[in-house]
Amino acid sequence: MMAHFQDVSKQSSLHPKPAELVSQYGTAGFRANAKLLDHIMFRMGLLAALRSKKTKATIGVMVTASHNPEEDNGVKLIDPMGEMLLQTWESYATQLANAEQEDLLTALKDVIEKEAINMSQEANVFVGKDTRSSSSSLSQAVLDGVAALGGHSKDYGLVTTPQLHYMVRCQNTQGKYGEATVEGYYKKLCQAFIQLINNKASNCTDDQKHLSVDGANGIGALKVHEMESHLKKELLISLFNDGSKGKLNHQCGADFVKVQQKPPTGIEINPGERGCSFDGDADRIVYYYTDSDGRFHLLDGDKIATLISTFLKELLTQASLDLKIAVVQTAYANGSSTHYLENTMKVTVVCTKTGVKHLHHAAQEFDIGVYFEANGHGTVLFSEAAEEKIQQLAENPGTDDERKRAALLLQNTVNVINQTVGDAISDMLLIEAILAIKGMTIQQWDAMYTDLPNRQLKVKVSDRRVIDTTDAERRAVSPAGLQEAIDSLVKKYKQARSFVRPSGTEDVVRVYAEAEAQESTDALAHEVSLAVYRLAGGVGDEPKPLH
Ligand code: 16G
Ligand code: MG
Repeated sequence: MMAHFQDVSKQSSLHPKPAELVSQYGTAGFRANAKLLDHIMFRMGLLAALRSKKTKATIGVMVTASHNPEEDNGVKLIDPMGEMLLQTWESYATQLANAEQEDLLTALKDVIEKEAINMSQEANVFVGKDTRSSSSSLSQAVLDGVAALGGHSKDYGLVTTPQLHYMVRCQNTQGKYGEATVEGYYKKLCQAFIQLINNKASNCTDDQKHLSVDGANGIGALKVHEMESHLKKELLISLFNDGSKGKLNHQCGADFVKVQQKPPTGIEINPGERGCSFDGDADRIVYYYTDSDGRFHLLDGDKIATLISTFLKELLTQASLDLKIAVVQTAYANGSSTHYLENTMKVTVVCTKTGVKHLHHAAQEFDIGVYFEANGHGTVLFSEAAEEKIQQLAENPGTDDERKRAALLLQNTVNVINQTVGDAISDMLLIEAILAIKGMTIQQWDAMYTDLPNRQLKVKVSDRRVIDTTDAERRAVSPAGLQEAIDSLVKKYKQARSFVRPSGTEDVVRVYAEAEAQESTDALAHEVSLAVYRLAGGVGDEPKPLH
């Protein structure tokens, strides 16, 4: 045991922490300029080894900063079932990251003691990275950290974030979830996709099979390209922003498209054709098209959740399966989507705080939990009991034809979905399959409901922690008077809603507003921004009206 700590001391001096730098394991791990991350990567290697010893299972470490600019990087830890790191361990991550060089061993021993970790237990860690130029040396630092505690590691090299989540789950279920290789991932998803597509509405032309994909010049592009041969021409992909010339996430990718509400640069797409954008680590996806008048239409996470839950609900009815389905959203979900889901589709809707881990946990409470953030991150979770019921029905020789068809479709839907985390590739295959099976165009999908105009703004304040929220971030409890101010502003407009929350990834307060018309939405967003600026310690110039 002492020998391990000697190794840690020796190795950590090769990954020194810049003095006084303070970092925090945020909503989705650490994220910063890549130059500030080497010591954090090493230390996350150490922490992953400890987490592995504690859980007696394989742990994942993904090096990526998702949709951030190319100069940034980051790291996320993955728990045994492919989920995000347990929240109580996030504070250990922060403690280790911030320990000054000479205090690192003390910080490490503190975790070992608090968690009563048996240091003679083996450690196994899977490591993956995105395409950033800094990712290679940073993932090496993670591997060094694992090795310094005598752990074993497997370096998957370039993979999407959801692919690494998938590998971890495969490994810890002894292959029950699938084969823990990139090939195994393509085989599992594509086989299920092809089986689903076999049920397509009869007259599917090549045009309908065609999809333009914006790879954000990142890892997703590489992996879509790798997967193509498995698709057997059932999906015809034109890949744009494949990383051969453009810069990662620059003027492209899911975040750009969602925030700017316009198509990415570098994509060619005719009116009415489907396009989709991934983010930099391929765990988010949004769809879009341009109509014959040249108007851009975005189909975000809310539209995706609606399409998928409608499809699942129809199959459950056809299969006469009594399984409880729910859709989990955040406060950012467009009010129209919530209204449609609750009143037209009559499904249970749950609202949680922003951040995938919150949605994921809420979705686990149901037989089938469909969760999506409006920004395009999401997936579907099936309880073990639900999967069993579906399988029994599919395999029961007494099942009549209609029920059997529905059960088989459900089974293949389960297999095409990456249940560990939102996955752009897996979501894309499911959406494409649903559209083909229902013989639905993207315009018809878009017409399920009409989004309320909405606007997001940022306000700079001296300390964003003065804003405290409740009710899944929909109401502010501090500073005093802010919620009352928002309430009276909202009352001025029709179908209006607004909330504010401190960002978990940027030093700003985020403002969201929606209302009947774009003009009133923009006015409301501006007025709420002013209220935040005045009541929560705004810095710099006062927010200006949008028009
Ligand atoms: C992170 C979260 C995302 C969330 C966003 C909110 C994960 C994997 N990612 O990117 O879900 O929407 O943070 O950012 O959990 P904000 O707190 O700055 O608004
Ligand atoms: Mg991402």
